Amino acid sequence: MAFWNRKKTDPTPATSVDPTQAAATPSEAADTSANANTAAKKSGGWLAGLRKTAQWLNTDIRDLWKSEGELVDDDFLQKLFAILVRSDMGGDMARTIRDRIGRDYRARKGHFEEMLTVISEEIRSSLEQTGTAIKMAETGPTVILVVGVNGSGKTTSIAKLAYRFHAQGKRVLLGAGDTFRAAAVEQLKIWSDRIGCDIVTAASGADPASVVFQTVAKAVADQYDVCILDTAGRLQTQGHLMQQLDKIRRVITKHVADAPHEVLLVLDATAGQNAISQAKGFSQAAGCTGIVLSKLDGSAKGGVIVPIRQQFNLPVKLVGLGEQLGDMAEFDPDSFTKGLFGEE
Ligand SMILES: Nc1nc2c(ncn2[C@@H]2O[C@H](COP(=O)(O)OP(=O)(O)O)[C@@H](O)[C@H]2O)c(=O)[nH]1
Ligand SMILES: [Mg+2]
Repeated sequence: MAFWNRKKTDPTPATSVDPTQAAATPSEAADTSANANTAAKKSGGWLAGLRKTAQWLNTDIRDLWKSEGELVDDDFLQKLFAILVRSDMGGDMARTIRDRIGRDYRARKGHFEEMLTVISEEIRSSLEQTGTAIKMAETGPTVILVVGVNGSGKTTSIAKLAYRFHAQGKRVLLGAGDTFRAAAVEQLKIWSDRIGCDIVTAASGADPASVVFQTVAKAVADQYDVCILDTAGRLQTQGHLMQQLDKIRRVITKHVADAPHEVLLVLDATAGQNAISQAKGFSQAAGCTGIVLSKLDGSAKGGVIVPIRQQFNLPVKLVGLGEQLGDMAEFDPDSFTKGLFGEE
């Protein structure tokens, strides 16, 4: 078991910073305004990710309507559904919109603009959510467990979260609980060096529950503000993995009775339905409290957030917008819907 305690007074060696990671310089890590600027700039990138979905609304859907309005009958509703169901917003949303338009407009002539309002209302209400802020402990360290399939962006999201807390002046301790892959431990160690926060690691192959145990114990004993725990995304079997997550939760609760305060499920916005189904296993086994939707920058079809909200019934707390430390933003359903419909 090894601890890396970086005392506040220790200078962070500038040489440890990868020159390709310009946004991750230690001086920027300490500068909250730079952090906020990056996030603001990036939310533009996130809205840009909606372009394909927005375009689709304005072409395929618009084409269904004649300028003088279109009679809403079974034939029309079928055509509308066929287009809606092909979008990245998913079958449930397609059905909801078709049924609402059928209910409100059947046997009448409906105009494109009216329909667009209906579509926007339905999307907005499907995304409505409460409790998007990260829940913090009232006393003692806030413990955040991060779960998700391999490659979804767990380790990167942990680094971004740690960077945010660190920039707020909080003392952050990371726990490298993905001991299944040696590279995963090393990856988190590199991020912790770059951010200037502490980390608990063990050799690869060690029992992840014991790493978690050590990390949370240290967070309590040394009065850290936040403790973020990485986990494996894959083991020999799915059953093993779920058992392990269960054990990890029990170990955490032994130290801090009301912890973990958050169990964040990291989902890759560019992944297909298969990855989403896999992630459902995590959400059930780990008792997830919120979603981090990573790689929204790489997904031209930002509409995927709609089926994700519907299928998981968990708030999307944060979105990942790139590979750098500052590339994370809070998810705001309102600006999302506005971005989709080109409203200001
Ligand atoms: N473009 C982009 N890439 C990301 C984002 N989050 C993670 N990645 C990349 O996705 C890959 C897998 O991420 P990693 O954090 O190692 O996933 P893990 O296996 O779940 O821990 C890495 O190459 C990351 O740089 C994001 O928000 N945007
Ligand atoms: Mg990882």
